[in-house]
Amino acid sequence: SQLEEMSLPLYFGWFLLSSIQDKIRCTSMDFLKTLDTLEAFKKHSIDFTGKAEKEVDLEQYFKAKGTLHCTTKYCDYGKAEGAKEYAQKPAVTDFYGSAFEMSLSALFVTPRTFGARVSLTEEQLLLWPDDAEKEAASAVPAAASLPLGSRAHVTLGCAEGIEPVQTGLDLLQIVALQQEGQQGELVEEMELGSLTYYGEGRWLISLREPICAPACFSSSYK
Ligand code: ACK
Repeated sequence: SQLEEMSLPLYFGWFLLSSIQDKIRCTSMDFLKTLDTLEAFKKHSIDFTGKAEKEVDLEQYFKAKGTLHCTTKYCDYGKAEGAKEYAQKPAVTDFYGSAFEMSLSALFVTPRTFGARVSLTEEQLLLWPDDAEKEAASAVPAAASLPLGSRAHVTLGCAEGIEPVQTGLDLLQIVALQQEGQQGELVEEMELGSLTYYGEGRWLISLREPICAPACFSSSYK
């Protein structure tokens, strides 16, 4: 019915509680502050500025994108493929409004986006769409063969003119490189974890202690 179609949200996902959002914002800003002062980063700053040796202030470079969440299914108010089927899945209706503990296992930076990788548990994977990775294959061909949940992330910021959908695609690129056996270049052991460079302005820090983030599985209409 028309009413049912109207009731589909923009997206479903896990919405981080506000106290942990503040903590993540602090930790992630500290990381950006440190990253852009590293010689190794400055050496590759051309990926961000287009000019060799030009300094970049990553805290200014990335614009925050509202409430921190991990998207499960983008529904576009019902216009996205599979939106209605997802909304009707038993796991989705059963867990709607339930609390979860999300594990943020890495932070990553590219010239387009800044995000956190989310490592999903078996239970959390019940809420993950079967085609979330395959759907990205036009942008990231290797994505189709990556494990379920590889795209799970929290967008922390986007460069000027970049839409947040890009964060998950950037993560998939990095995960694809890891799966192909590309180790990247281990740049530095930092207090937060090991910092690796994957080329083309792609940086990832694997957190020594994953951030445990309480979240509510719900949906957003804007
Ligand atoms: O940062 P995100 O995961 O990227 O959270 C926002 C949210 O939906 C609201 O815009 C994500 N999003 C937007 N378009 C898509 C899409 N086509 N596929 C998957 N996620 C999307 C965006």
